[in-house]
Amino acid sequence: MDLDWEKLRGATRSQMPERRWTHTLGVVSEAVKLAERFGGDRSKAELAALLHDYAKAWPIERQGRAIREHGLPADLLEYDKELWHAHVGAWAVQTELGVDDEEVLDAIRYHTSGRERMTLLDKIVCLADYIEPGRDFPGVNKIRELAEHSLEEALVAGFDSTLAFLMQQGKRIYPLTVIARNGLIDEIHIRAKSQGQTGG
Ligand code: DGI
Ligand code: FE
Ligand code: FE
Repeated sequence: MDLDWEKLRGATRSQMPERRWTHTLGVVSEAVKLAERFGGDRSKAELAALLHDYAKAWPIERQGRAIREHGLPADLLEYDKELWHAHVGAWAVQTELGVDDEEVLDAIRYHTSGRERMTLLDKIVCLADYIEPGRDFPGVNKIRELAEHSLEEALVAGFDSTLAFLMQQGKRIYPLTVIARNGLIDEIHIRAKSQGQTGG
């Protein structure tokens, strides 16, 4: 796909207020760093990060309508509205901007909830969203430290902070986040075992 980065930047910038754009640029810079550190595709990481919150600032009625009218997962409607923008954003950048890279669309689609068997690109975008330079929440520095050596350990810590927050607020938990966390823990254990066997 031939990308007009200036057009994509302008279109994304125009969807959101200044502070969300600043966050977006932070996620782009963090995603590029993570891609370089962990061997991901730099330009896909940059594209998915740029577009990840495309629909975040849309009025919630517009997000709900997109879910209902365009066959996006209807179960989202039963959970926190903060989850909606990820699926709506993936649909919007595909239909409005012509983004057709399925890996990039999936990384946008699952950047909030995570999913079973997260790809390297999914992990990079989801983690960059947690640790971009503008983020400040309890535990963020620990997640930044873990991100120096393990995408999976850092992401588990990220999901833990979100789950603790949701529980504290008495909110429902989207089951895919629990499934994503279980998958990451399995990956961590499998890697520890194989490193134990090779002594490395
Ligand atoms: O869009 P951002 O604010 O940059 O970040 P995000 O897309 O990760 O959204 C995070 C919000 O989603 C956070 O306030 C918690 C909320 N949320 C609500 N229910 C769930 C959830 N996040 C996850 N991972 N799982 C949920 O079930
Ligand atoms: Fe988001
Ligand atoms: Fe974000």
